[in-house]
Amino acid sequence: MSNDRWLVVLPTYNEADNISSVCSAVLEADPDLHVLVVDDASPDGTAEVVEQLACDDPRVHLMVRLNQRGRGSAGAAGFGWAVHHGFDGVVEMDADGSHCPDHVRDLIGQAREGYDVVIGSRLVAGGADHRRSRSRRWLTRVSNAYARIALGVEVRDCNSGFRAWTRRALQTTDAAHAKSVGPAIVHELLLRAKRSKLRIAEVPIKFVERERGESKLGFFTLVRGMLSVASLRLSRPAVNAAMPADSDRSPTVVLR
Ligand SMILES: Nc1nc2c(ncn2[C@@H]2O[C@H](COP(=O)(O)OP(=O)(O)O)[C@@H](O)[C@H]2O)c(=O)[nH]1
Ligand SMILES: [Mg+2]
Repeated sequence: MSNDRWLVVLPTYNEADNISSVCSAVLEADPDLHVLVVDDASPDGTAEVVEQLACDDPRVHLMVRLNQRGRGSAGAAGFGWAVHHGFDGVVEMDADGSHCPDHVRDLIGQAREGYDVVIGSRLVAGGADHRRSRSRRWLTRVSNAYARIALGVEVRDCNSGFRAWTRRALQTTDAAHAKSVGPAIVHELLLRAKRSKLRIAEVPIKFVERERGESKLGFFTLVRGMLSVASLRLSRPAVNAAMPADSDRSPTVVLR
């Protein structure tokens, strides 16, 4: 038994068809977990679905960002919210069904064993990438090899957006103030974690193809993200200090 409080952060853009089942599965996985959905005013009504879920369960929270778009900055906003609200750790994961909620406990379990950052990995023994597209699986392997070398880390799955962060790790890396707006945040924060000498672990996950809705990660976003990896290594280390409370850069509505 552990008394620490963990928050699962789910960034969403047009996930109205997925968000209910993902939220329910996360909440069922562990009765002590809370969920924060960070939605960028999705036109498909994702926030309205979550509002209803929040009415039925006090463990569901919703942040709607009115003037911002980005998987990365949405996650960062969730990190800031978690620290501000006193959570002991955060699991960030996709809300499209690709990241299986059953793995949340594995990630938190490793963090409780003493790791600061725990990465859900497709590329360690026991992990798997069940996407149908061979080209996407191939791209994952190649881009990971590149990211590993460019960042100088030993992590196998540098691209994974399924990660657990202890409160200490969030504060040490100042994760709420990551610069990357898009998916490149995974590399930026990994580098910050490495530079801060945090203990990083990987646990195997089975990554599955989303069944409903569409990927928002276009080819050019992917290429831009990969190009930014090399420049990250050359960047100056972020100065780490105690994290300021709320870090929002634009109007945000926190409904619950
Ligand atoms: N808040 C927010 N979430 C996003 C944005 N883009 C993608 N997401 C969410 O990030 C997760 C992964 O996005 P997805 O499009 O499936 O990317 P892929 O899995 O790499 O193809 C999903 O939960 C998306 O809804 C965005 O601009 N803002
Ligand atoms: Mg996806």
